[in-house]
Parts: sequence; C-alpha cells; structure tokens
Amino acid sequence: MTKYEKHGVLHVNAKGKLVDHNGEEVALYGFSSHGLSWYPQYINRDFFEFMSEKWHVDVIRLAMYTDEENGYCVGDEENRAGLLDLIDRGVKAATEVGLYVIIDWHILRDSNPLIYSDMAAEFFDIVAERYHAYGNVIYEICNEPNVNCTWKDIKTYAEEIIPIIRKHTKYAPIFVGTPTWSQDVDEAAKDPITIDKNLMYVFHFYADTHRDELRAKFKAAAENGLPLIITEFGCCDASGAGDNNFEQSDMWIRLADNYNVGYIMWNISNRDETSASFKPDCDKTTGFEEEDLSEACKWFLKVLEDHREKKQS
Ligand code: IDC
Repeated sequence: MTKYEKHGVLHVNAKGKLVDHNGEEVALYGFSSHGLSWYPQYINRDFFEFMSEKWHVDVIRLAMYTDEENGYCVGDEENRAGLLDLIDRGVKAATEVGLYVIIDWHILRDSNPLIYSDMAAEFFDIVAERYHAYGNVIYEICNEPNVNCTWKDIKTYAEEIIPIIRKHTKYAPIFVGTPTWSQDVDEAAKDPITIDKNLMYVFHFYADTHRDELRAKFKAAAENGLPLIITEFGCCDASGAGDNNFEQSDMWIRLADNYNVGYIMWNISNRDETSASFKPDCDKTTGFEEEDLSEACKWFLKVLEDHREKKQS
C-alpha cells in the first residue's frame, strides 16, 4: 500500500507538520522530474508504477520550467498546451498508481515570481480547477526565487496565487519557495504568510555546496515550527554536477529525519550530470536495473530502504 492509499488527503496542522485526517504525520519522499519539456519520456505510467512498487517512493514532482528550454512562459500556445498535457499525463499516472504528485512552477532563470505572475495566475487557475477532486495533488508555486527577489516579493506573489488555487480546492497543500534558491526559510519565518494555513515553506540543498551554515538555518526554522518541505536536493554541488558528497548528504538526511521533514531528489533523467538518476547511455524509460542507476540514485534508494527497515523494526 502506498502512502497516498494509506493516508489520503494531507494538510498542514497547527504545529507546522504535514498530517493526514487522523492527525498522523506523513513525510513524503520521492523524485523530481527534470524539466518536463526536456525529458517528457519519463512521464509515463509504467515508470510511475515502477517507482511506486519497486522503489517505494511516495511522491513525484513534475518540474515545469517557466523560462528555460520551452518553458511555459516563453513558448507559444501550442507549447503551453503540450506542457499542460504532460502535467495531465503525470497527474493521472501518479493517481492510478497511488503516488502524491507535486505540480511545480519551476522558476529559475526568471528569478522573481512576479515576472510571470499573470501567467502563473492563469496556469494555477487551470490546474487547480482541473484537479480539485484529486486528493493527491500538491501545488508548488515558485521553485527557486533567486537574485533580486526578496521575501516580500514572494509573499506578494503568494498572496495573489494562493486565493486562485483556493477558489477550487481548500484541501490541497501549497508549497511556497523562499529567497536565495529556496534557502532563506529564516526570512519566511520572520514574516510568514497569514492568508492561508495549509502551506509549507520550501527548502533546497545540494550537499557538496551547502553545509553547516545552511543546516543551522534549516534547524532554526524547524525549531521555530515553520512548516518545511525539501522539494529538491542533490548529493552533488548546486550546479547539479561535480562530485557527489555522500558524507554531507548523510548529515542532511539525519537532520531532515530528525524533524520528520520529507525530501525529494533532483532529478529523473539520463542527462550527463551527477544529479541525474540514470546513466547517460541508458535509454530505458522504466524497468531500470541496478546497472542503469547513477551513484546518487543508488544512494537515495538505500536511504529509502533504511527508512522502511527502521519502521518495521
Ligand atoms: C539544472 C539541471 C540542468 C539544467 C539547469 C538549467 O540539472 O540539467 O541545465 O537546471 O538551468 C536547482 C534548480 C534546478 C537545477 C538544479 C541543478 O531548481 O532546476 O537543475 N538546481 O543546478 N537549484 C539548485 C540546483
């Protein structure tokens, strides 16, 4: 049984924890797609079933770039329709196999979500209406705000987008990115969003770049009861490349586990980069074997296996 089959619709409680309708805490673990337009082939039901049954993941994140590589905001009408179709395929596949699914508005080169907020408003109106009856859908409204983007900007944006989603669903949790590539959760903690309570603040780390200083920031926010979710992490450096640093990765996992905060690994692709889950010469789109997997992917699957063993013992 998957976590969604067991726990159903989740919400954020008064203590800032993601819980089910009985108040039981649920931490979500899984993978993020690479950009949907770059690697659409992995958005298929067979692979989602494989992830759910063989890898026992709980969640798949659909990363839809807004600006880069045929992103939603830079392409034409046909490109947008294609991306909406891919999201539809992803949401339906996830639902059929009992996975939670995150619809991620993946800002990155467009560093401030206010840049394309009109298009975001339109997009979230479409998807929240379309999926309002799906208990497994979660909305992530801005992946990684970065240069020249303050928490105030993000808050302004969130206060515009959240009511649009809430027109269609009271239940879906909403994840909000934070300044400096989703690291400055302390900024959000100082001035949290008050118009909605079913929210979590997004935190990202790349273990070979981000270390004690950033862990201290995470810890402080967690101690303050800020609802936190790690919708993206890598074992390598922040470029998605370089060497894996599993020692630092283990330290991050211990910290997140300590606060029962879930985490999602970047990325599902065979791109020639350290953070990719599959080897560059592997063309499969499901049914992966050990030899097809990158070192980071193998490490993460072991982390998930250890979790399950701990739970059973
Ligand atoms: C990276 C991809 C890489 C792609 C690049 C585009 O791994 O293939 O060329 O984006 O700009 C993030 C971002 C995520 C990045 C990733 C690694 O959310 O989009 O993906 N990363 O750089 N934040 C920190 C690291």
